[in-house]
Amino acid sequence: MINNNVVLISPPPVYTSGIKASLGGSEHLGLSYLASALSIKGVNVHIKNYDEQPLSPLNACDEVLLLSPVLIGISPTSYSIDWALEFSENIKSLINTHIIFGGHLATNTASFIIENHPFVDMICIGDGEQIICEIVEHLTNENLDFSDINNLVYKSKSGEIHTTNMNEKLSDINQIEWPQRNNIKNNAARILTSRGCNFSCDFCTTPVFYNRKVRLRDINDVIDEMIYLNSKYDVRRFFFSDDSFISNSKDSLDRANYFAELLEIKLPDIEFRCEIRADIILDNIPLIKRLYNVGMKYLFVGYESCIDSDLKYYNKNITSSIIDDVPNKLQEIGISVVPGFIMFNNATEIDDVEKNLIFLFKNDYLYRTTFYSRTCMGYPGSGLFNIMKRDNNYDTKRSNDYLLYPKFINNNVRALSIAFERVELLYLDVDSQMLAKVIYIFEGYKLRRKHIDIDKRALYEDVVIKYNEIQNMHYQMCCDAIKFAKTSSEEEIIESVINLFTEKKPVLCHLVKEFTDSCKFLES
Ligand code: B12
Ligand code: SF4
Repeated sequence: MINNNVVLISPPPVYTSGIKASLGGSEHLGLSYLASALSIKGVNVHIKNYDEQPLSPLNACDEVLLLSPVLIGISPTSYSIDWALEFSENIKSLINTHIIFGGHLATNTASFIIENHPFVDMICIGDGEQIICEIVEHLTNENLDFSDINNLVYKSKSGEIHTTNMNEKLSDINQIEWPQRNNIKNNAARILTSRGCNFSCDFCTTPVFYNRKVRLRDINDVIDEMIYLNSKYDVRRFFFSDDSFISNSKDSLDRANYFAELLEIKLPDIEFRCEIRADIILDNIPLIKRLYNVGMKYLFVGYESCIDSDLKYYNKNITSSIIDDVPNKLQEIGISVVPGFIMFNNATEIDDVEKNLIFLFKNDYLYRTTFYSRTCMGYPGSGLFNIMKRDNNYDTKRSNDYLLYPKFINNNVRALSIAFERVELLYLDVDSQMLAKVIYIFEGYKLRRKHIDIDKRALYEDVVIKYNEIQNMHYQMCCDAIKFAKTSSEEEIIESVINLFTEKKPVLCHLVKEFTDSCKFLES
């Protein structure tokens, strides 16, 4: 019998940090789409999500070996590329297989990866559904000449590197099968209604990956997929992974209105979260309310900063006045927000950290470290990566070929950003507990049920006190950290901030436990 086993891998990041703590979970839709395309062709596919259940590269090799795959496909990010390379080198020394990388990072560093790592055989550029099927077909026919497959960088048997015809035309996403689902948990699923985004934020790799083009799925088909997920897996919460759920184009707004109309009739009892830009929210409040009424109880909003110079540096094309207005507007409607926030970039001064901190605090977003600990990185393919490389303006000590750290103007701010990065890891467990409780239960009550569940008013007041204590504690720790940053040397800042957060953690854990326990009363 012909071996057509394929293993698809979502590798774990080097350090399991808060980057995993997402309400939508770590389902990798890209790999689920590939699995679906392959399965239809009769290929035996296994997805190994080591991002969700981390294994060392060596232990993962032991697992994958048992499947004797003819092809192993890996989707690395800047944080998981080291794992992916170590795994690939090991597995290639043990069995005769082929290795292909794909996704944003691999696409944007294709030549570099293939030239420097002999054990990586191919890189898929862009969408992978058709390409991976063609590769498996070649392999099962023992045809190692891949020159007729578009959008591929590959190594021939003799080791020569070839780049095939780069077909700029993006695939028609209405012809692509729904992603294969075999890992649905907690009645929640990720889903996509589009690919691409027509904005150009400079920290983001989407503009170059999709060439600033947006492909929209037929909304009737999206609703059908949702109905299928709801009836087969009892999915009641949907997480739209679209880069930008709506844009300002008439087509996109009409489509969102039609989506709301269909949901109301066909799936009236679900909830969903998506990502919408702050400016688009403000320009379309009636539509946002309509989407709220049909289930959009949550939003991810990439505020990034409340400072104009930062927003300009990120090429966000938004002003701070918009960023200031949005939190209240969404609270008034009843929508809970997970804020996307970048605290540090190369030009950040201590004053900027203070301003951003106050923005987070006054809008009730200061309940976990994740929102205030992030630094603006240069991801290959992004505008910032190119600028940082061009100007040789990155921290050479910390950067590598797949990730650039900023070269800070102010070294004390650099130290603070390093300290906060470690603090995020230190607080991972307690931060994860907070997110779901705040968004689903606390804000669920505060924003959406306060007027209905009047009998729980006294309990709620108690939960508010606990929530405020947690926020105040984060705020106070940050203020102390800032004080260190103003008065100490770089090494002292890192050490003092980490010590401070380490010492305070038991107290915060205790408060969080009290808060999460009290939330149970609001939930019931
Ligand atoms: C949803 C999402 C998440 C989710 C789920 C992760 C996931 N893997 O799906 C969560 C919240 C967990 C997450 C976390 C992070 N994410 Co994220 N995430 C996304 C987002 C918005 C959508 C992913 C998606 O579903 N895309 C749609 C599917 C269909 O496309 P796809 O995954 O790219 O797959 C297609 C092709 O790329 C290709 N392909 C992909 N892999 C492979 C592999 C093979 C073998 C082949 C042949 C083809 C192939 O074929 C697929 C089908 O066409 C993307 C942006 C984007 N537009 O993709 C960012 C993105 C992937 N994330 C990014 C980042 C930076 C992060 C975090 C570091 C964020 C942070 N600071 O905390 C972490 C890192 C996690 C990690 N393990 O390393 C960056 C990665 C950049 C980079 N250089 O690494 C992206 C590209 C955002 C951006 N535009 O800059 N993320
Ligand atoms: S950050 Fe969001 S809005 Fe900006 S380019 Fe990326 S996907 Fe588009």
